[in-house]
Amino acid sequence: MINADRLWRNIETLSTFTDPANPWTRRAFTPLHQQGRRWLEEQMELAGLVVSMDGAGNLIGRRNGRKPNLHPLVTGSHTDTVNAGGRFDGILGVLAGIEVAHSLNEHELELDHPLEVIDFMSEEPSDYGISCVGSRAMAGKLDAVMLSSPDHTGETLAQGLSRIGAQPSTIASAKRANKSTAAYLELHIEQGPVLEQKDLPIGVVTHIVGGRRIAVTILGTAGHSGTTPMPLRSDALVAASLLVAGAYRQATRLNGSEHYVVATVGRLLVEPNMANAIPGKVDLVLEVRSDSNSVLDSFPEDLLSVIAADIEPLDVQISMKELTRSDVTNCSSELIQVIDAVASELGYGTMHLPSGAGHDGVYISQTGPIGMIFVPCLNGRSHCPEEWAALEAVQAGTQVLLHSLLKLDRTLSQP
Ligand code: HGY
Ligand code: MN
Ligand code: MN
Repeated sequence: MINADRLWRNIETLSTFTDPANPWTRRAFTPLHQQGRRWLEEQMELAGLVVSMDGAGNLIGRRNGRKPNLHPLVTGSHTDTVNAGGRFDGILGVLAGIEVAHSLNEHELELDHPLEVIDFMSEEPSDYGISCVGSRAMAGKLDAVMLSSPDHTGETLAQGLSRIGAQPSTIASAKRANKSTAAYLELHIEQGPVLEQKDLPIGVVTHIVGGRRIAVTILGTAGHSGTTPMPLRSDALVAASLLVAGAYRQATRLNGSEHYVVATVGRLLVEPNMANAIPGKVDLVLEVRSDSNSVLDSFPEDLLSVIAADIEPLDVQISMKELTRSDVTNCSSELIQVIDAVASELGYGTMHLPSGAGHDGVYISQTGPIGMIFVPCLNGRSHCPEEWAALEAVQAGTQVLLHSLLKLDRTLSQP
């Protein structure tokens, strides 16, 4: 029922809105992201969707249903990328939603529920340090501290939102009440190796692991690298390296049959960052993810106590500030059953699996039941230019999305 060629052409076209020297990069709040959104608005309108933007910068395409008093069925994802990211993470979910709207029109199918296709604002960690900006606002969890978070130029998230045409002063109006979403269903690449290894076309997500991002600042003493004797140094980067290696070891030790635990330091800035100067300051972001909220609660604090003896002689000051925290989020068992049934009816093999990646559904779950459909990606890789999904996978996932929404429309509107 879907037009896979049209969908594939749209994926290819959206990927052209990238930094040509650093594919594929379309960071939120940048002119490239804005240009991509102008194109996206046109695609939404071509699919018969009425387009609007809420106070948090979410781009919303809406299709009315026969029963306007019903809460909407919502699908979508994000079109912002990480630096040097891929062409499918998030992008597939938004464009598949637009393809669903086209298919409904072309087959003259009316839904009882309104349908919304949403491109959420800044799902990836923004330069202000905050991720899931738009969906967090919909859950009423984009607070004043987050809105005042600065990027490296000093611009705050609120100023960034104003710059892209959102209205931070009306952020509260973006909040959606609990039970105001009939169902949220997102199509996404798995971003891991499991479906490919098992040669399965469809993954049905059971839960999204929780995550914590902590900004860590380490203050030592800058100095001349040639004249400062080793015992007199207070080298911030040596301390940072102990923390990075310690996080790796601690997560490796904790990860296992009982819990899923991963920890990463993917962002680290050194000052003065000169070959002949002792690093006086390091800013880094420690990220830990787990299906255990108690591991999330204690990981950074446990890490500091484990490395304390090795850090002590370095005479540095370490401070930590929590940037974001999301708890483990369960997908709706009803939506899981619908996706299972639809995939089986369409002849696609499935498996249930957790999502190690975070998604906007974590926040949209505050407004209604959520479900996620995964499709395999090449070598399980994502957040890198090698990220890739086959046309067959894109087609299968979008078919399952379309028919799952049709089934939900029927079952949820029955009294
Ligand atoms: O970081 C994540 O898990 C998601 O890809 N933004
Ligand atoms: Mn991502
Ligand atoms: Mn994503």
